Amino acid sequence: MKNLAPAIFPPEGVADAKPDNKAVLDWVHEIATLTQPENIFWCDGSEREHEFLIGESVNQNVLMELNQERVPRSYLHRSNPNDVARVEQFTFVCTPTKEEAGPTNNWSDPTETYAKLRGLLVGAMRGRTMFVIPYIMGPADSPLAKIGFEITDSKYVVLSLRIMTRMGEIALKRLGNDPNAEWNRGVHSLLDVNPERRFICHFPQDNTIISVGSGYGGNVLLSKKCLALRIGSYLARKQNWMAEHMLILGVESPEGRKHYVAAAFPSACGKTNFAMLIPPEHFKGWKVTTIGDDIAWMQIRNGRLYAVNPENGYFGVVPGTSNRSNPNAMRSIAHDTIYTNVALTDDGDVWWEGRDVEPPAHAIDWRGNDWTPQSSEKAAHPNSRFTTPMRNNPALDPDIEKGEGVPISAIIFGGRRSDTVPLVYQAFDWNHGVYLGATMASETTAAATGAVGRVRRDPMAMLPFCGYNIGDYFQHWLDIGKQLTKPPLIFNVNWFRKGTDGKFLWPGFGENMRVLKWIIDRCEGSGGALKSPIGWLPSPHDLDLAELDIDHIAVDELLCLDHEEWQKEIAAHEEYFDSLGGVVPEELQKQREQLAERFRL
Ligand code: GTP
Ligand code: SPV
Ligand code: MN
Repeated sequence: MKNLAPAIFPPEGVADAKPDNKAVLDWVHEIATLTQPENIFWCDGSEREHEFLIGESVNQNVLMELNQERVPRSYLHRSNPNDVARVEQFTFVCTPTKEEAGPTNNWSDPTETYAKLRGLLVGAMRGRTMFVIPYIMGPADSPLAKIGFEITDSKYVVLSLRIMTRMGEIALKRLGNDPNAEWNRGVHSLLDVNPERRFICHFPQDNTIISVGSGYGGNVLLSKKCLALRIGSYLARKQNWMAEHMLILGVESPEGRKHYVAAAFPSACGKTNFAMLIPPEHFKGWKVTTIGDDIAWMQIRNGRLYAVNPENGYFGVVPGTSNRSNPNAMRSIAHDTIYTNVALTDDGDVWWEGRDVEPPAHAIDWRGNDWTPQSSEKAAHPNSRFTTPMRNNPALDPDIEKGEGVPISAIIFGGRRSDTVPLVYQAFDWNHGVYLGATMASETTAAATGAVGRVRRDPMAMLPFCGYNIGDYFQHWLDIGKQLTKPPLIFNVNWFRKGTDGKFLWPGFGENMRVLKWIIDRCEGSGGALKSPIGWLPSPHDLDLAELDIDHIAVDELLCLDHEEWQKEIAAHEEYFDSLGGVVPEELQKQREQLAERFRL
């Protein structure tokens, strides 16, 4: 197997980020004793190390070099076809009691799970190199920043984390030599990439993650879903901050007034696209900038929520990305990018479904097989991804490194709903907004293994990512609200409502600016709205739809409230809360009753 390549020996001057912290050194020693690697490689994230690892990866077929004229310094990785997405059924939260993990997480006993994983890790790195990656999440000087170490036997992980995190010396410096400092222990081993030995386990009390048997994305880039969201959310509750599955964007009016908004959409439901939005021609002078595309860490300052993006790069969905849908993403991934599971053209370029160039007459698909436009298989996997530094984004916000974060004016929830949920509406207040988040639902996507297109409740887009009891998580949201004197306004959006012809009613992408503009207007106390049972709803003339090719029937459909559909929806909310087995805070039960009551008025 390609991942069982012989150990590599870094040349002198490379891989010298050995920490001066006894706790870290002891832990690395413990894991090395267990996994018995050929050698230990202390990653420093330097340019030299990067070049060395790229060379090794290409030699060992972990990466393929792309046409360097077309996509400079960019590479293609093909993951094992059995290993192409997050695996929620193999993801565990290992708290001392099952109640702490709550009704939405897979729980397993920490002592037993440690024993099982240690068993799997014995000798797992024999003949392999063990990489030790120090990294920092968040701007280095942020009070929210967290240190992590990931031990891995995958060069793909090392190269990806160098893009996704702030890696090397910067993390060691911030950690210092205090053996009691807070830092996350992450252990990853590919083992034999066998779904039967694939476990993504979190031990929140120990700030520890152990992931085995996968080489893909959210399963193995432990900084991301594992630390920044699952462990992060656990720490956030304990330390009174928030770790959320949210993009953060800045929006500046032609007059120079700027707001920041954060938005929680489930996996593959439009965060990256919204975060990189380019306003249409009609909104000349408006500017949207990106702070983050997937994760927000937020703290309370002066009665407001301030957000930082803990990440340093984007691990984004490739299919559908084009110069029409997302030109900023296209420019970002034009160089210094690792592509995973896209198609390779005969001239060494990449291609995927939804790229706005002619499909190639022949290509090699994501599995490594011949592909032509006549093939019945997709050329790129639906969850193929790019890994690209955020510095590549032409719309990167200038305050990305601001340690205190940026003040959030609005929080937006949203999901993929073919029916029922209007294009946009606003919660009456914070607690009602928490209810909107808690009852969110969305059609499942290829970002996780399993059925696609099935409507499921995904509270705050955190269903797969909340590292503790969801009832306590809801309560944490309510408690945060009590501490805010200027809380963000809360909205819900749905870009995915369909007409009777089964087509999306809303053009989406850049045109989402029209919805964003209404949200900003509401934040500034201008935009008009009607009071409806579900919240403040714009009427068609409250949205700026000038120069948009959409007929008024579609607009009416997008904004309409179908009372029959909503009776079903409210029943589904109740059923969902019931299914959580008594953990839902009283306040949210009250919100549901009030919602039902408003429909009766
Ligand atoms: P994760 O990285 O999995 O958390 O996903 P994400 O929320 O960042 O999703 P992303 O922006 O990558 O979008 C996922 C898919 O939704 C892509 O195929 C997009 O083309 C599509 N999409 C994004 N925005 C819109 C929109 O406004 N309308 C429609 N119809 N599709 C959209
Ligand atoms: C998601 O699934 O929400 C992602 C991709 O952002 S992954 O990192 O694979 O989890
Ligand atoms: Mn995500």
